Amino acid sequence: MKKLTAALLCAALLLSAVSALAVTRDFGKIKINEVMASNGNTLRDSKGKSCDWIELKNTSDDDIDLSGLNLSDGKKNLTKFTFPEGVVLAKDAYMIIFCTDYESVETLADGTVEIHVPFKLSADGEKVVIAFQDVILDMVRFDAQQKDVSYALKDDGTWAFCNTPTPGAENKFE
Ligand SMILES: [Ca+2]
Ligand SMILES: [Ca+2]
Repeated sequence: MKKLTAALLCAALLLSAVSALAVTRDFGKIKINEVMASNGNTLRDSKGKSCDWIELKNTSDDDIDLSGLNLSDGKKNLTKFTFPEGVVLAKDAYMIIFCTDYESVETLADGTVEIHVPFKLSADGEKVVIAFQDVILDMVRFDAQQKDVSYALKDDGTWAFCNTPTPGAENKFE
């Protein structure tokens, strides 16, 4: 009986180790990848609205549990939005955050999660900041944006305006 208990305990420990490996909270691997502060016809939310949007990318080899990560449009108030429990960004995947005037995290009929955060991005230029508690993990500052032109991260690590926005996909410059 003791042996069985020990075996079960081992199995339980192993399982928790495996799930810990599969989903981490390595927030440093979450990067701001593309930003659009003046969205005309590029992208609509599930209600048909063309909101400002932020694209995040998980650059890690593991799925990342985003709960507790903060997202904001400036350094003064880092906690304008905090990811709730249950939002996971798969490894190497992208996530679109709609910037509006209300907060919602909604699972759509197709199973994707649509997130609205309660701040907008200024087309005159602003910042996007991700932080854990009061530690800034990634930040981008953008200048005035033209309608339907995004600001996107290039392979060489620099940012540039982009005439071919790619919400939810790898950035492309033509
Ligand atoms: Ca703003
Ligand atoms: Ca993109």
